[in-house]
Amino acid sequence: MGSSVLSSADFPNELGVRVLHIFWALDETSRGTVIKQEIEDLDESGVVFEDLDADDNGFVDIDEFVAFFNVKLADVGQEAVEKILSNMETHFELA
Ligand SMILES: [Ca+2]
Repeated sequence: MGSSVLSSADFPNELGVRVLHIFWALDETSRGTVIKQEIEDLDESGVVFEDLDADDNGFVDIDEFVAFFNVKLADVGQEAVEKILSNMETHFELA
């Protein structure tokens, strides 16, 4: 932890909390990063590792994860993002 990544003004607070919880669920080993293997079985949610790993270093950190959803939010709107989050939450039984 330690980075304040949820500062974007246009990221709705409630969504930000959900994104964080999903990231923690993905990060099974609590390294603060997610590897491809941890995200592979989420393909049905429409989120692919290559899109998340913005700097292409083989790991997705929380900044990249939040940034991804920020971009999505601007791209497809809140309703579509909530759908993706719901899928992931169902997968991790967070919902
Ligand atoms: Ca990365």
